[in-house]
Amino acid sequence: MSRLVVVSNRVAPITEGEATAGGLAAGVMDALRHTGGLWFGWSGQTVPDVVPPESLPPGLPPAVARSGPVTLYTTDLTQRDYDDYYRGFANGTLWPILHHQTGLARFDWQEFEGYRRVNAHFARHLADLVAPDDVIWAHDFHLLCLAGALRDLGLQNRIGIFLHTPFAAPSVLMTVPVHAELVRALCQYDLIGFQTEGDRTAFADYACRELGGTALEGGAVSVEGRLVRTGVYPIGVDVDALRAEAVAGAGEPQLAALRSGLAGRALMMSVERLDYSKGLRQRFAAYERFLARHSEWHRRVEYLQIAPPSRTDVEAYQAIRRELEGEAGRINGRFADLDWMPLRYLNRSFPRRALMPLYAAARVGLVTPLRDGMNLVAKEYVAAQDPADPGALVLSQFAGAARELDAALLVNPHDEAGVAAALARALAMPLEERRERHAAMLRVMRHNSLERWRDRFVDDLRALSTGERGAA
Ligand code: GDG
Repeated sequence: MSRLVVVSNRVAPITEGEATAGGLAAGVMDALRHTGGLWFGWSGQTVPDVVPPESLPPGLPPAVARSGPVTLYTTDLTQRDYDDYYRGFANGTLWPILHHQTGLARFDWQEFEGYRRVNAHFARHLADLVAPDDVIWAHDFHLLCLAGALRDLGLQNRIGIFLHTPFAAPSVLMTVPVHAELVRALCQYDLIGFQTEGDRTAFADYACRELGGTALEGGAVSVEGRLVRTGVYPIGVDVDALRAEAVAGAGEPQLAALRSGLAGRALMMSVERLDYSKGLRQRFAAYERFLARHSEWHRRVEYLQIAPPSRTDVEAYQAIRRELEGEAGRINGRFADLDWMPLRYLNRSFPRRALMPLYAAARVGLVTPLRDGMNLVAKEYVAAQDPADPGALVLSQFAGAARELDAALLVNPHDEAGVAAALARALAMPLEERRERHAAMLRVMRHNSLERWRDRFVDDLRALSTGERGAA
């Protein structure tokens, strides 16, 4: 079988059996172990700009680790690369645009050049590493221009990309001055995977309307003489492993401390990277409204928000952090009493093995992003629950996960009153209803597992024969 080569912005530092890896890293690593293969990405280190990346010495980057049949390769970036590509175009332009936050997006030609430069830099290293028969699987919005850069170097391999984020509506994408160039670059891939049908359609609509493409049978799109396959591959979680982690951690002292602090109060819980797309500001406002409207829940409920800081050197992230700190203090100031703190806002990360038992202890899981490719937290929350007495999930209709988890209480995160009402409903939900909704969600999640996500994408990419690729 042809070898699998995975490329992502970062290479996850995981070893076999390690419980800290997220769903994506674990799924990718499993896929690689299956066939043997290679994972390439940025080391996370920056080096001074003394040597321009164009003149880096040729040859292989160092192999940093080997785990069974998997080899991990990394490359460093210069400070300038990091600023232009990662902090600049990827996180300052693409991320907000893909999440429809045009007001938070900036555009800078130099940063876009840096983005293309780093994609080309990745391509040069990869070209030295791959064999003609290897299949290359790139991940996410950092690498939209990678296939084009590899083609420029003459590589004819099967190359696919899975977009973890949503794809922007054409009218929103077009606010980026280089929108056509980006989508043309994307069309150099043989297969593009999306989380939902809505994302796939947004891409096809753009390609047809703006680039004169034609949508063909089976999700293929013909664009400017190239045939690109597209597909929907909703990412999943390993349900049994997550539930096992939740059970294994049930006796942890940390959990006992939380329980004793709760003193019988119901726990509502959210976890996410501190990111403006996750709807934290709107969620805090909805919780405040819930507290104002439902005094019967005072002292009987506590909302735990875990939000580890992320992308801290991007200004929009510093702003949302400042704002949430103020809001958390204000809400507690308004409602807290000597014996009750309604909101616990923790700006730090927790080890994965601590997270699952927390999910299991929460009567309500609150996942209300403004827009999200999938949202794994929603799936993790459901997986961690005790099926005999599960908690209720309040989920944004704008998370990709809502397409599958329609047995959750679906809300519009912009509707404060609607979210507040859903919180009250979730807290009071009878056992029978909780069980039914949980069983329905679990059924879908077992079907759309992490394994299925990975196998379907890799199988579809492998199945492309040379004859049917490229020219339309
Ligand atoms: C992108 C897309 C898509 C969070 N806090 C802690 C922690 N986490 C873990 C969660 C979950 C992961 O991080 C976050 O995944 P999400 O899916 O919720 O969100 P993004 O980071 O935005 O991921 C998203 C995903 O890619 C996969 O395709 O679903 O839509 O935006 O696994 O549990 N983990 C630990 N401590 C924390 O404090 N250990």
